[in-house]
Amino acid sequence: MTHDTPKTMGQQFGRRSWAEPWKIKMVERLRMTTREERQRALSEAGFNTFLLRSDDVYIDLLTDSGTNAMSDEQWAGMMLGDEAYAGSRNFYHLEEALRKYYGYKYVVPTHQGRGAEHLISQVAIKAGQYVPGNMYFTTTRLHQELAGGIFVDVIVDHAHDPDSLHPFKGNIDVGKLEALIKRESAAQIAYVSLAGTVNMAGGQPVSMANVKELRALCDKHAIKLYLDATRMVENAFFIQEREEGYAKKPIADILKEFCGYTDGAWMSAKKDNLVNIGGWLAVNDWTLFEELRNLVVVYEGLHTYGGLAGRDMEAMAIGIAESVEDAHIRSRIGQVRYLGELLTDWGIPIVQPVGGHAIFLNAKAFYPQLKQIEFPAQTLAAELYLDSGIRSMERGIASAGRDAKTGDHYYPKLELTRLTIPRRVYTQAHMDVVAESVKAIFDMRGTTRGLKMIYEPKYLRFFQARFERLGA
Ligand code: P61
Repeated sequence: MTHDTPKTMGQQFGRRSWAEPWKIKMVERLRMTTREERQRALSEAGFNTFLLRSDDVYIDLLTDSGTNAMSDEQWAGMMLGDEAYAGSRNFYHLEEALRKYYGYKYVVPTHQGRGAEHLISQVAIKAGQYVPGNMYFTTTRLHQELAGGIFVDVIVDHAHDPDSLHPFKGNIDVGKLEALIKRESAAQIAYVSLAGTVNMAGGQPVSMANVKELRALCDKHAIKLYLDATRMVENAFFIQEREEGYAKKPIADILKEFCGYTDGAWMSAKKDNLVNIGGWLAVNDWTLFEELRNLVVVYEGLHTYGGLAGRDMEAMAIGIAESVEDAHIRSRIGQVRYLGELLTDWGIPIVQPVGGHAIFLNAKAFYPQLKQIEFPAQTLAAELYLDSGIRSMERGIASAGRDAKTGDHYYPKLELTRLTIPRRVYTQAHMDVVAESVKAIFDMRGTTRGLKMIYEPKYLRFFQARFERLGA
């Protein structure tokens, strides 16, 4: 970036336009720790940021999942919980909000996203069928595999290149999908699994043109198209910003149009929907809904609460309406970009363009001296915590796990450390602290040693794995 390049989104639009459309009414105090305390905490956690106690963390960028700040109206909604076992009025509020903003006909609440993934995978996948998708997500792929499915990545190649500036790096490569259908036959495809935005690719969006094309292809072959809508509101922002014909359309309209091309969706409401817990599954087909509604009572709870309290559903219904406001989403993504622009300015390698929910540090470029099996992204997360008490998340070889058949590690092209920004929680000064800390560890990157995994759980190993420093 040159000296004259506008830095903030506000400057790009001629004014500072991403400032928050809210003010702070209540605060949660944070504990500042010493380097010695952090050293102790990190070694007790086996160099895994998932195993740190949150009391030992200063700025928590582990995830944007369930870490949102709710509004006063959502908190007021929590007092209106109808905790009836069956037919809670809050369920009907949720159903109404989902029909209005996402447009699906039938709704099954679940305790969180993976509860919904479990149900749709069990119902829609027959053992041995393929599930093509735009890059894997850990829990999504695991549920598809547990149901007997075989996940196939059909995302565009740009998604695997951290430096590609393609505006829609989340798109499915329709050619790859067609080739799979041709090779295996349409009957062998359980459904197309489309996520907007794509988490593991760096929060990268899918274009409206792409979903339209997918709809046409799926119709041609009578294949279902299901959406992971977890960060679909953020995806709508990128369509508004980058796709011709959408600049003047409200976010709410873009969201509904996009969902309209799909047969149903699952959701981790802990992200876009601005709550601390919750999820849902929504479909347009009555027969499928009947099956899902039946299965939810086995694993989650009755079909009008799905593992949630009435108050949680009320907060979600209100959060859904708040989440589609243009000013909200502009400031949410504006804050993520502010951090991204500082880091880019300082020459720090990050996934470009900056996505919706996080900055992804390119750990391979950060630590070129480390082999992938020395866990560069896990190392980076550990160094950042040691420097300043900032907690981030590994999204590289540890997260990718092993091939179920061969038992070998997957070696993903992207070896990333995610700085995930919770919604409506941290200030611009916090973002400055984060940028400065990343810069500090970048400046001493040459002397950093990697890690060795010394404990590896069977499922989703990154959550509980333990590491130690190499050559220690
Ligand atoms: C996250 F380290 N995401 O990004 P649940 N789909 C998508 C998600 O991002 C997602 C779920 C489904 C998390 C939490 C998390 O490997 C991990 O409500 C696109 O978390 O069950 C969750 O939704 C699942 C962190 C999940 C992880 C899995 O931080």
